[in-house]
Amino acid sequence: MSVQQIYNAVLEMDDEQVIKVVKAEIDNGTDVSAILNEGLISAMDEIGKRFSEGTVYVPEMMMAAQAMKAGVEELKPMMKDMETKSRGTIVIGTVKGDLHDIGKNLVAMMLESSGFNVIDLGVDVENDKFLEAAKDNNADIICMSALLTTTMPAMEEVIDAIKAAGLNFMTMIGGAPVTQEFADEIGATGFSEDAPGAVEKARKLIA
Ligand code: B12
Repeated sequence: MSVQQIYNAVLEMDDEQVIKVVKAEIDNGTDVSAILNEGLISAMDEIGKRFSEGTVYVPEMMMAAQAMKAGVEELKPMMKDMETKSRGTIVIGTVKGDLHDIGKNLVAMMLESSGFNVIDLGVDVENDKFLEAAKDNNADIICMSALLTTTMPAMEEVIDAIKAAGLNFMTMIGGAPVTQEFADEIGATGFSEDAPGAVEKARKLIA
């Protein structure tokens, strides 16, 4: 067993194999951060690259993210000591009135697997809840997803509420109808049209 096999198992989208090889590596005494970074995260980075190139599509990306998540679950008990190494804290949710969560979950999973501390508020999230959660968790970025043109305005309301309260949380928005233009218009700090791009953007914003 080796970290390379973990990497391969994620690329093969094989949850059971991921769990098996992660457990074997833990038993072998392999460093948890090597399993995470060289095995699980680098495989997801590769999937992200393939997605951007158009050689992998959403279903495969979700299955790979699921396989990776299964591996992360095995590591979680050992990851407590690593929390200080988190790349930053992100509060994420689908805005009020909107129940679409497939893309949001994908973004959350990829952020989590890339080392961010992610607080997922779910769907139909009231504006105040984003602010409260960000304050309670001392978040760096509030991420909002919207799939309906009728729910997009909630993103602007949250951004306005952040400003009105004199807070300086960064914001990142996305979802099928959302564009860079819209993000600029409402004053969002960041935008990405897909999950790998969201990870890249979050890394840049927090760096
Ligand atoms: C699946 C789906 C549903 C499912 C949702 C299941 C679920 N658990 O999410 C169900 C059946 C419940 C549903 C319901 C409705 N839906 Co619907 N739905 C879709 C559909 C087919 C796919 C959406 C999806 O999951 N895509 C796959 C994911 C991976 O893509 P994504 O969400 O865009 O996410 C990616 C990026 O956008 C980005 N991203 C997403 N979020 C974020 C956040 C951040 C911060 C960042 C940086 C990036 C980012 O990264 C993701 C991964 O790469 C779309 C059509 C479409 N092609 O978009 C319609 C669609 C969004 N739905 C639509 C409609 C109208 C509805 C309903 C109103 C239908 C009805 N009359 O009841 C209801 C609304 C319910 C509600 N209140 O929300 C319309 C919206 C039209 C519009 N312009 O507003 C669409 C476009 C269909 C259409 N062509 O008419 N829907």
